Amino acid sequence: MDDSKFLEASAKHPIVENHVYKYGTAGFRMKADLLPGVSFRVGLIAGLRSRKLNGQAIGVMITASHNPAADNGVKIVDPMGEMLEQDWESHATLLVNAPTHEELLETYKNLASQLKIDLSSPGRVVYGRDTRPSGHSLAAALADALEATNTEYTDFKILTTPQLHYLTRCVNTEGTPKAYGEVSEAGYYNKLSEAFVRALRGRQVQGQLVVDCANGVGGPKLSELLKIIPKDKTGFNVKVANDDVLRPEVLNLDCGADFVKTKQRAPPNVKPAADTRYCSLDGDADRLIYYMADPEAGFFMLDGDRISSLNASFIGDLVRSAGLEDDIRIGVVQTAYANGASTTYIEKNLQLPVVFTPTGVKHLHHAACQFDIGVYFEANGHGTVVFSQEALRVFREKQPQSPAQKDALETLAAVGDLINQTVGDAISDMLMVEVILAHKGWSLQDWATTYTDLPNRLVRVEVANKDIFEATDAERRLSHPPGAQDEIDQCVRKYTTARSFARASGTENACRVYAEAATRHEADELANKVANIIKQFGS
Ligand code: G16
Repeated sequence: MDDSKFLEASAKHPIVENHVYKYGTAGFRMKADLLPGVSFRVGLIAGLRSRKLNGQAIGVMITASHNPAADNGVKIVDPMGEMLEQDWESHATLLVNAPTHEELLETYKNLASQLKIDLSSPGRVVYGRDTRPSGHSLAAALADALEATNTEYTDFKILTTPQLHYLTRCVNTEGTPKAYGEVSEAGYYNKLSEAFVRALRGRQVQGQLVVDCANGVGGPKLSELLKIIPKDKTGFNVKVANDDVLRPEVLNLDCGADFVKTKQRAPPNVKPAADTRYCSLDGDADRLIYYMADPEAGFFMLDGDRISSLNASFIGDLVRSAGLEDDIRIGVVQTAYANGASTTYIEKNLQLPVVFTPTGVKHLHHAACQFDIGVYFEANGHGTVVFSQEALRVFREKQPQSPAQKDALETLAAVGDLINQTVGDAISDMLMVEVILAHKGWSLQDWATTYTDLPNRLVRVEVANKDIFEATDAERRLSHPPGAQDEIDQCVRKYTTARSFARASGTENACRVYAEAATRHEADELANKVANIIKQFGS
């Protein structure tokens, strides 16, 4: 390796002095002007990781997803499209925080020797970015690191986050028995469209679906997909809303999945009408929330917990119809934000086990992979279904004993292709929801009656330093600062059936408070009381 080339490139992308960078829930995420040096250094770590894994391609996505337009972020994707292995998060944090260019070079070499990485072996990185204007220069900083370390790379330019995950897996499995798909954006659309038609099995999607794309990358990408989905065969009738990617400032502004979930209302410019389905994606199209205008309740939201239980119920039925209930273990993964009513429904009605992990799809994905079929969704709409290689093989190879078994096996195989198994993918999840509703002949009202949510409230609390808040027990309790959890406990005890927790966000400079109680009023009151405790301890 050429040290002077390394130092010269690094000097072009300094990090901001005295700022402590941390690999959070979804990589490094902050105001975009703090990030060029980080992006350069992420290029270094991605190259190292690729070399450690015998030259398999590592993905890098430049996005701040649901965050405001002024933010951006950089995160690393492992070869099969999963999130970066956790041990490497600390290597990334170490490298990114090296104070000078010389110390960066030294840390880079030390990491290579500690991890037994041959720096002259081939490395490969693929990357993409969302529509944020800052993405372009962050991608250039990343490319400079890859050039300086002789790492081969492909810039896939503007993509949704799940498309980058898909492409990373495709690159690494191309030409093998585990080939995941064609290595191109068009390959992604073809795979989804073909699997959508196959999974519908001749059924027609009823009515119209309005998709709010958060004025993010999901808008143009969904429009591309819609061009090739055959309307005559599927009946799929979609109206794309909030797809303005030319005015950066409107990204995630008063629209998108995060807005709908936290405000518990439709975007102001989307006025839900009866008999129409609505859904919102977030800024990089990895979260999905459905909603409708209910004749009695008014606005009604079907969030990640509902999408999870809908998937689990449908797939559970198919597995039984295929005669595989004794061979295939299905499980559901949730976080502390899951509505208690959804957990009870999955455990009691669907008779499926539920496992809890901390927030972050990286944790849920890992837990879901412990099952033959793992269904994981965060309440915020981020999630997917993962199938083991063995489960997929059985769907293809089991000899059906009846037409019903044949139908179930073929549907399961189609569903395995339709669902993006690398990471939560709003567009693929949306197609899956539409398939399930078409199979069940359900409207959103029918779906909504499966269980009744416990009233809940999610509040964002700005504090001086969110990092003093440390959580434990799958983030359901605070271990630090001392005394904070005791106060929360005292507060919760005043209500008959209630729970509440607080944790530091890993993507925003804030804490989040969640409360659930017997009535809407109590949930709001409890959330506000706990938010005040957090404000006091955080001031
Ligand atoms: C990211 C993660 C999600 C997480 C969300 C909020 O989503 O991928 O798993 O739920 O952040 O995390 P936190 O509460 O720690 O801020 P996205 O859509 O922003 O990439």
